Amino acid sequence: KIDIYGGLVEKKKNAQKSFAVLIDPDSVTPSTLDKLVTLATTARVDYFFVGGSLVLSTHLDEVIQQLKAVTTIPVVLFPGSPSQVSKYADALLYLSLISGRNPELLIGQHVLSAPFVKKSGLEIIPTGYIVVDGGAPTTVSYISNAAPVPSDKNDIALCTAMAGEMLGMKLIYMDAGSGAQKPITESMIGAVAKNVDIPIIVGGGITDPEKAYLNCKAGADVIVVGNAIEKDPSLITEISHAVHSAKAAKV
Ligand code: 1GP
Repeated sequence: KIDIYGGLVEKKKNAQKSFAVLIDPDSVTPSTLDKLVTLATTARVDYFFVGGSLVLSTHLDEVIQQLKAVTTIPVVLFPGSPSQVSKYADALLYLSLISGRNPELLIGQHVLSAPFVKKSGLEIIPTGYIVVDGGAPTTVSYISNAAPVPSDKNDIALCTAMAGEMLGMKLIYMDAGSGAQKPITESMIGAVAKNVDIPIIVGGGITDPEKAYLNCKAGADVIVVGNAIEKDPSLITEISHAVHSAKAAKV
């Protein structure tokens, strides 16, 4: 069995950066998924994240089974709701929306789904989820019914991340929301990275290799890209290269 979290911690020790491709089960077909996997394998993508704020389709299990059948790239669930749990994945980001003040997304949904999540046998990774304003309202900011962190308030982001770490979260996920007009600034990523020791995932509105590289330099450990790759799958190769080349730049 793979130890996803252990691997992330190990990579962080070595200042090694990872690239995760986000798959929205609603926007893939078996044939687009096949092409994506081929590209991702060649580009040495580190993880597939699967999920979304709104998953309308009911074929989550099938999508993950198809992935597992053809690739050894680990599959990590990034659930928008407790229904997005599949025993076929390798791990689950157990998200608590610590930037919001909606009790349901901080703890309520977790209580209701706890027995089911535990029974899944998945590696569960407690994750402090911080949603940052991405310019225009994103699906996550609407669905969560919680105000995102203003994009220029680095202090709020860093205090939220520090609190999350001290509460025992194992990861921080900073997200400007899928398709964000404005991705998270490097200065905010840097402020958070200087104040927590746990690995930091950054995503939302990243559309080019330069931004991915700069985010890694600023302190991101994992870069997540969904939308941009859906539009142009060939970006996988360039972004993966940019992320992996940022290793030496950190220290
Ligand atoms: C969204 O962080 C992810 O939750 C990825 O966002 O689809 O904009 O790449 P994009």
